[in-house]
Amino acid sequence: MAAVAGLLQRPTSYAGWWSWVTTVDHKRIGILYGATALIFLLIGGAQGLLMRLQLATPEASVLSADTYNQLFTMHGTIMIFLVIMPLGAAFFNYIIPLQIGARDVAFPRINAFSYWTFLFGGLLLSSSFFFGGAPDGGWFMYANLSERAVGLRTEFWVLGLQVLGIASLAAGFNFFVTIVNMRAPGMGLMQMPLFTWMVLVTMVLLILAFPIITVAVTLLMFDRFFGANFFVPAGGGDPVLWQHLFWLFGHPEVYILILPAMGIVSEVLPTFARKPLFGYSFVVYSGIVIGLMSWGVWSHHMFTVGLGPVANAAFAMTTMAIAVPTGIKIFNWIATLWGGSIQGKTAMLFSLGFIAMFIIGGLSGIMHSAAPADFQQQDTYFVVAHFHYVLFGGSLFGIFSGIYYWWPKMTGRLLSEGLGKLHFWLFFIGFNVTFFPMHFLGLDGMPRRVFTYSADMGWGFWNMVSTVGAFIIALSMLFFIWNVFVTARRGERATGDPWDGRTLEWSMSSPPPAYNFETIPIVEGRDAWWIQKQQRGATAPAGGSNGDAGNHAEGGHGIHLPDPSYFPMFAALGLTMAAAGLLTSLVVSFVGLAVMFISIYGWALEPASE
Ligand code: HAS
Ligand code: CU
Repeated sequence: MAAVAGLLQRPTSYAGWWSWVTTVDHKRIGILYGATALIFLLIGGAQGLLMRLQLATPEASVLSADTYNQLFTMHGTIMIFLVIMPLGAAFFNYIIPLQIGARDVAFPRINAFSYWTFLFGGLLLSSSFFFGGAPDGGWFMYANLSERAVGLRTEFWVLGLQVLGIASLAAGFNFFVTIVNMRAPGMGLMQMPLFTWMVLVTMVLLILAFPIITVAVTLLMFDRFFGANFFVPAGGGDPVLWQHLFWLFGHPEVYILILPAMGIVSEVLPTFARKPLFGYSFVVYSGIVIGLMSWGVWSHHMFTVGLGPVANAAFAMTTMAIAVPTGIKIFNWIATLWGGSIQGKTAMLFSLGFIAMFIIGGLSGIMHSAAPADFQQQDTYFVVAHFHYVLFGGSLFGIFSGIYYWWPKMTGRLLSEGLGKLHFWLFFIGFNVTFFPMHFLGLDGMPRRVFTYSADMGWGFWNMVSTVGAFIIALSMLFFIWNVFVTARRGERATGDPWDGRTLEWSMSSPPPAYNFETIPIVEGRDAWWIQKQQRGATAPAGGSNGDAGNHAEGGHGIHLPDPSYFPMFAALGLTMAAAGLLTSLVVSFVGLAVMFISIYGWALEPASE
């Protein structure tokens, strides 16, 4: 008892790196998400470069077929689950409480738990490279491949996704509750900033979609660990069932990946066009409609499975219809630019790049949606071109726009505009040189997921072009990294409001103090901070006053903040150990479960510092 009591008698503030492990401050958690995801971006990018080296010339032997399979599977899984989703999480963690005038999220410890679960789940998944090979069935892990995999490849994927799913669900509930309940007085739903709105829709999709993949992966787990036959035809199972479950999750998932980026773009465009967002309510409602419609289109990934003409026609129509709400957004963004006095900051360039690239990707999506056309396109590089235009040209451009936009808020330093523009243009050119030729290759019949091709197919030229493009993207990323390191030391200090921003995060110092708001603001309408500035002459405090944000349980002014705690991290560690034990020894699982339960009890019983 004494030991347990001793464990619970922990100090209410920590220093150094331990303060990051125990932090429950949404701002620090946002930074952790962002930093981790950027590292995974470099890993996923390196995998992409390796694949491009192999494909640059016909019959190359840079990689074996087996390694190639592992690389494209992990590249896709990492980019989706460990890069784009957590980069979105970095922003919604850091920015949303600030945008809605709250001091933290609804459940700060669950927030820390989400991050650590994401990190450990990601490490579990990636560690497969060192234990007999990474998963190799593609990011959608079709049953005929997953059921046949050698070693523990499928198992790593199954358990990694289970753990990551828990992280996503925890974040989903947390931010849903935060946005619904914790807005400052005066901020009705229709006064909410667009980024917050799109994240709210995303959270609903997360909450509803992740249980589906969890079920699918659990069934696959039964097949793999206990000899069940859910997806094995020889045992009476049905591989197509996997496809339905996967895509019923997978299609909403692609909107989970794009909606936060659409939210970012909807913040950046009006700020740098110096006028309010055109058609605010249309942009909000179309986001909601995209969320709703995303549930009715999943079988467009299965046109060639043989579901029959009725199902194919129905899903073709629902899929085409989704161009309407998306188009509404595009037209409103363009109308926002119309007549604005446009400032070509790097953040703005990335948002403009987003619009242009996403239109191309969206239109090739509409081409797939015609089922007969998709019979030709399915499983070719045309599809690879499509999803890179929406995910890279869309989501990632949007995220980089957000990085350049909110960097000064998060770090107190401005990124260099010169290096930023160099990054943007090389990124933009490299992206198009890499992925546009894939349209030609796909229409010419080059299948995706082949590790090589023979010279007489005539695919060598565009593949070489594409590989050159990939290295241009890599070069552009070096300028970004350089920018980050150079400006960290010598960068211009950011004021609280470097862009003359519209939303409440710009009303405080950069970076904001641990407690965010001294007094909770009163919101008088959309673009709340513009209103305060224009009608009341308000100004933001200048400098980064509070570099050690999050260290102290007590902010200034007697504001009580949630205490830091190591229990969320240990709960996440125990959970991941429980999963990893299924691959090694059940002893590890039991230890993991014990760690998890003790941590949950510790967490629940931990006395507050007041
Ligand atoms: Fe997609 C495959 C259809 C949006 C991601 N998509 C994928 C895959 C990924 C992905 C990752 O119908 C591959 C999965 C795998 O590994 O196999 N997608 C669409 C459609 C849209 C769409 C219709 N996708 C996204 C977004 C993604 C994403 C967003 C992530 C961020 N996608 C498909 C289909 C497949 C597919 C098939 C399966 C292909 C196959 O064979 O495997 C829409 O949301 C796009 C709407 C946006 C626009 C552009 C702006 C709208 C304007 C309005 C006017 C346009 C109109 C259309 C009225 C349309 C400007 C007129 C039509 C003309 C052609 C002129
Ligand atoms: Cu889809």
